[in-house]
Amino acid sequence: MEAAYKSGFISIIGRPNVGKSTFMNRVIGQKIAIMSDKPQTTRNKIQGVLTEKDAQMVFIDTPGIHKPKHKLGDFMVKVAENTLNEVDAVMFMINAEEGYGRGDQFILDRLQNVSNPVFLIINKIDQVHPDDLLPLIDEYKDRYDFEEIIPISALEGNNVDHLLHVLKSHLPEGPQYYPEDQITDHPERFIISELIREKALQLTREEIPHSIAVVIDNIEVREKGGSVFIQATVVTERKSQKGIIIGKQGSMLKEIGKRARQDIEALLGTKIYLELWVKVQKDWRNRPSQLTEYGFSSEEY
Ligand SMILES: Nc1nc2c(ncn2[C@@H]2O[C@H](COP(=O)(O)OP(=O)(O)OP(=O)(O)O)[C@@H](O)[C@H]2O)c(=O)[nH]1
Ligand SMILES: [Mg+2]
Repeated sequence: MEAAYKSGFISIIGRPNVGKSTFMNRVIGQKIAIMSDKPQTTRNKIQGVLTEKDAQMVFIDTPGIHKPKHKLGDFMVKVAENTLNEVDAVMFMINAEEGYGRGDQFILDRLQNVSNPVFLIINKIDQVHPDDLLPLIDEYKDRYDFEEIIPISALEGNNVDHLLHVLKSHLPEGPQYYPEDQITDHPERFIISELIREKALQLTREEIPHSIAVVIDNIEVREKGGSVFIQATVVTERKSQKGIIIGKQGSMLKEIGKRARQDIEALLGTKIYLELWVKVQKDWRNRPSQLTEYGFSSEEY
């Protein structure tokens, strides 16, 4: 008799910058969630679907849980917290370099009501000496009854296969939720806007990365050769930020466009033309109507 098909939803939660999106992209084998060294990179929950012969695992990458300073931050934290109630397992990811902190306790408190298995994932083990792992494990295991504690490197891939194996063994029997060729729940349009935001994020500093939104204005397939023409707008909060995004004689915007184009071409598998605009939308991160327009509506919790 064949073993029953297993499936389930697995939420990846943790403080900002611990490597949640890096992990998801690695297991899916394609970039569907953007990554950067700036905290609070991910703003929406993003599903990544891993389909195997005998199982389907739907990972939910979530925004890092932090102390919100504006309405966008409120949205991000609520999105992450609310996934806890709708999944079959939770991966609580921490950074091996950092160790236990107040932000983790805040998350552990939220995990108290979760009845499904919770796994502690210690990421970035490529950055620490193996001897440092034991004290770290001790620190966490006294604070919560984890199903298992698994150290990995999402960046280099260490122990990731083992983690997948363990997760699979804990999933319930269930249907294949998504067709096997589907890898995410978000449309290409969303991923394209995110790839542009990622480049702006990687190329800027301080408050600029956090004050940016990207809106796709138009996507059009031009008949000849099937190339795709994309128009998008980078939204900033202030005029000074707009100046920085444009750069000297447009140099910054040009660089953002050049890098984004490479990723978008890899995503779509076709040549693209990317036209970028920049506009100011004062204090958009605190304006409910703007937040809804940019895809951060309370219905998305
Ligand atoms: N050395 C090392 N770096 C890692 C590893 N995993 C992720 N990183 C780096 O950590 C940074 C943050 O990675 P992300 O995947 O964007 O982190 P995140 O948890 O999704 O962050 P938010 O979306 O802001 O919550 C990036 O610079 C990654 O390259 C790892 O296993 N080892
Ligand atoms: Mg992320």
